[in-house]
Amino acid sequence: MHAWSAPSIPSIPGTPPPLRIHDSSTRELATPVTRGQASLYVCGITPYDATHMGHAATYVAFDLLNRFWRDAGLEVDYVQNVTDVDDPLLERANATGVDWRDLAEGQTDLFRGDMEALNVIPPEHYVGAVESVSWIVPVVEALLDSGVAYRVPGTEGEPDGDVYFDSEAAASDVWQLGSVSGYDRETMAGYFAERGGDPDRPGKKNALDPLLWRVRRAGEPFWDGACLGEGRPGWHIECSVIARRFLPAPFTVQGGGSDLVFPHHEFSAGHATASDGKPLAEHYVHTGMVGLDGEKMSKSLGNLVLVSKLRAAGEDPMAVRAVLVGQHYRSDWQWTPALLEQATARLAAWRRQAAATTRDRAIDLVTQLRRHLADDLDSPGALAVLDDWAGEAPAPDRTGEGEQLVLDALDALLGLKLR
Ligand code: 5CA
Ligand code: ZN
Repeated sequence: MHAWSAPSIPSIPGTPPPLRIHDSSTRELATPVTRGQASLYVCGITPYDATHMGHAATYVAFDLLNRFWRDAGLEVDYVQNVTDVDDPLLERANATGVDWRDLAEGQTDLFRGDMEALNVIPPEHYVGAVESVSWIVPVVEALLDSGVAYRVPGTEGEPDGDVYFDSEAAASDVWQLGSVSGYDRETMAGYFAERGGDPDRPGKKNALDPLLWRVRRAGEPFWDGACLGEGRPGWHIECSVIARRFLPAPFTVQGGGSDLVFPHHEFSAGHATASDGKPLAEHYVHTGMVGLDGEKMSKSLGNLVLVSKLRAAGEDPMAVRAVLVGQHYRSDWQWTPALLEQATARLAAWRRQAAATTRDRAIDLVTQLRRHLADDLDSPGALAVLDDWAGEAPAPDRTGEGEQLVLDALDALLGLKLR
């Protein structure tokens, strides 16, 4: 499917220091090895209730990474999926009497518009689950053939033939349960049940084994599954196969919100390794959860602040972006309207000061911004540098070069377009 329009990105003089970023699989800072090229997969939306502030924060966080790498002169290969068929989407479509395809299409369009307004660089490959089914089927067939997947017999109410991943049989030196999440069994069991897993399904070998292929059910969409029979893919195999199809094995960074650490990223990685013996990604990077009034902002709770609603109410999308980059990507934080007011005031102060800055001061500022971003994408630190600078006595520069450089740097590094 198509992504959204790419923004113009100014280039600025100089180069940033090497990036250090927190890898949640090791719980340590890592220095990704990139050699002129970096590859990024970020888990995309399940298209309903898009784009809430939690989604926006996650995609803006990885946009900072993308921008950092580009500023360092790297070519960035970026892939994002759209989970355009899955249980929660079908449930919402049924509950509201909308065709699931129309729901997905409408919400994906809304998301594209929001990403464009937030000045997020689009992925090179924007790929739907539906368009990936024919790539997924042979991978699941091969997992069955090699003995790391199995069919579960039917029971009352469930048909014969759903395919599950055998997490014990698939364990190797490269991947075993816990490699990506580092969680203990109890923690895994809790999240598995909470986040779309079915620990109590009779006939599974291990309660945590995830679904690879769900055979056709009455009233549900289905596709030709060759030897698997008609049905539809499980969730983790979708991202695993899309990432493998478009990116190197392993690719540089697998990204998403911290709610995807387990089971989603654990098993996306497990499926890939079981298929070809290689790790899915070199590093795993996860964003904190955005909340509202003390709870995680989520579609299931319905406590949502939508980017499109703020835009419709006339809020400046750059002020929304300034709120997002004002938080550290790994922190959990709460959205409040006061944050938007503060961000609007900050943008005005930076705009004013940009017009009263020398080129030398601007160059110094760029160095400081890059230094903060190189330190685990410390965007709040970068914004604090801007606040300090905005408090300095004006030093107008008749050539306008200082102003141009500051505006270019805010755009290139932070994605904040100030004019
Ligand atoms: N389609 C799957 C990923 S393959 C999915 O999780 N979709 S989603 O629509 O629920 O979420 C889209 C992205 O936003 C994911 O990376 C998710 O981790 C992130 N996300 C969801 N809620 C929040 C939140 N409250 N705060 C921060 N990020 C969030
Ligand atoms: Zn995913």
